[in-house]
Amino acid sequence: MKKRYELLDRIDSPDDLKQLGPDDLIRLSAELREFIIDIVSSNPGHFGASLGVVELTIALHYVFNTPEDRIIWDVGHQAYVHKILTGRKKNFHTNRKYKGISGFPRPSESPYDAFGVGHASTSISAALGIALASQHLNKPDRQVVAVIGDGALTGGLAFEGLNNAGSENSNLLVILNDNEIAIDPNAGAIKEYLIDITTSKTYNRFRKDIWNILGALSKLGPNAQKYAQQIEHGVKSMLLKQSNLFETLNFRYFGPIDGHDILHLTEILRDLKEIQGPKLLHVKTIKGKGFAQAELNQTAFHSPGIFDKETGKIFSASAGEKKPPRFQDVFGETLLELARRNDRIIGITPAMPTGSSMKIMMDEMPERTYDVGIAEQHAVTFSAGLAIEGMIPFCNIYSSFMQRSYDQAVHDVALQNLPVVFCLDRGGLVGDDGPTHHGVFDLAFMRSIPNMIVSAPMNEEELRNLMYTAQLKNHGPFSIRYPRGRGMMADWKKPFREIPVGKGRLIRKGTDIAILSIGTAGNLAAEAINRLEDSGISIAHYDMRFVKPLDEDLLHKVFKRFRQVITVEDGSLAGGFGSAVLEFMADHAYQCQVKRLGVPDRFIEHGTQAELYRECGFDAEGIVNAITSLVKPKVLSKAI
Ligand SMILES: Cc1ncc(C[n+]2csc(CCOP(=O)(O)OP(=O)(O)O)c2C)c(N)n1
Repeated sequence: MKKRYELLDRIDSPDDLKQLGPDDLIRLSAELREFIIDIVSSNPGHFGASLGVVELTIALHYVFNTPEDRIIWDVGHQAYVHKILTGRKKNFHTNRKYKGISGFPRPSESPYDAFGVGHASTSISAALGIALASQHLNKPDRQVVAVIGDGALTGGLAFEGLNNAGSENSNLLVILNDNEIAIDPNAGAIKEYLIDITTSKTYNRFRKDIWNILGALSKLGPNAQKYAQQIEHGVKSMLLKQSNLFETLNFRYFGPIDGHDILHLTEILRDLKEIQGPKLLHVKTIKGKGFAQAELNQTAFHSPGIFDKETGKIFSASAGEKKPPRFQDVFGETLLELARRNDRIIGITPAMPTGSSMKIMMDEMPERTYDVGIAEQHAVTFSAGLAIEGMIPFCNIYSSFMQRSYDQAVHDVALQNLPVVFCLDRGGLVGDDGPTHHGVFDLAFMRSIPNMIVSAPMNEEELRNLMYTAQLKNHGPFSIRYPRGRGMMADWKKPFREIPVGKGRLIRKGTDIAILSIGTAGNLAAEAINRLEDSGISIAHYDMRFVKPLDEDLLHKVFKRFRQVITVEDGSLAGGFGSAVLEFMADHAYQCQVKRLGVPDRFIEHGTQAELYRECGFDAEGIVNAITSLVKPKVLSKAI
């Protein structure tokens, strides 16, 4: 039976919310937490971050006039309360499901989603653009709010936005949601700075005095309020300009305040609406607030999967049966093994120690691993610096976040032919995170960079051996991309074997048609071939391993022997592996029918990986169809 919520059941929009009295807001916060716990425990998604901003989100929609006023969420993984309050409560159970609502804000989904997000540190730049556009459009009263976490603030883009905003007189409010954690404990000096500013007694006494004067004067009317603001600004800028980072950047800094005190929050947001110019409100929150296990184990409850809402026990996907490992764990364990043998190896992760499993090495060798914050650009140039002095950096970046570091890969690494090993995790369609996180462009964008080796293992053992090969000698830049999720091999920890760079391998002999695959999409091809076992079609299968350098000897043989070729990749068809094969064919004037399977030239939404492979036509069935459309089955079996 559907659970009843006394207040939440009445709310489908911020207008409904505004009908509540301030005292109801506390009860509504509790109901929202219960609603989220109820749904996210059985339909997995991001969890702790939304619980931490329940009060903040309610306060924002209570005080501001959304959607006319704009709220821009950074990353957007914390926007579940926002979604529920802005008309998506009834659909919330479809969150991240195929054809359901997105796990991130999307303007195409709702007018309340002011800006599309998924990657970190964009909110301030976007909000500044929106604020200045509002001035150009003669909407001076519009309020624009960016909500950014302390983790996302470690990204350089956030500082580029602050720097620019500080010199523009826009009506911009940045809310710093400081919960002292990213996915893993936040990294870098900013973290210390935020703790200092929160705990500094002198600073806080001063701030309180100013706030009290401001409060007292504001009761005397608008002129007194303006006067108070001027005093406050004058005194503050005199005393704080030197000591407060945000004030130095021309922001007026307010806080830190308790982000779970909803009444105080609404009061302060009301006051801030009246203050012109760029301002920053520092809010302290607890990630996972209201769910004990999530507060205790914030990293695991960032995105926990299915869990027991009573006990907080996370049901790990591998519970019970022995499953093949996740690719990230093969990476993590192999890196540690290699680092034990080769003391030049250094591990670098931009804020994803747990997600990438670099934590395995970090725990044993903290001095040889660096979590550099959510700073992919820096991670790559930092790796280049390590490499130029003779270290062998293994720089692990999720494929879609690597898009940020393209120039660094070109200019800082490849141009100097430095031996940075790029381990690109979450390559291909990642599933329920959707288009912001699909890692589908890397094969195409990496292969256009001179000197770059571009590889993608078909299984765990190959991943291990590619990592081993990459550190054996100086190959220049070497990228290894692998997908989200589990592989096929329970028994993957075999002795290391060097893989000849630029050499593919024959998986299966055949005479009628050749399939050339790259990466784990090769397993879908192998499954398709198995399904066609009794069809009478003789199918050759090659795992190319490298998009660059391409195995030209192998391709010459294939194009001499076969008139029909299918390429399969979990990546963009535009410019990807299949394109490379076509270029080879044209360059050598082979005439052959080539069918390319992969991700078409459009953004693919969220869903399970299997659903998305099917949509793109390179699941096993899609590959079977492609084969049978090119070669007529000689014996039709019921397997087809
Ligand atoms: C460019 C980029 N790199 C990495 C990530 C992965 N990521 C998602 S949320 C997150 C942590 C964000 O921390 P914070 O901003 O403090 O928000 P919180 O989850 O603590 O509320 C990271 C690293 C991302 N979304 N975008």
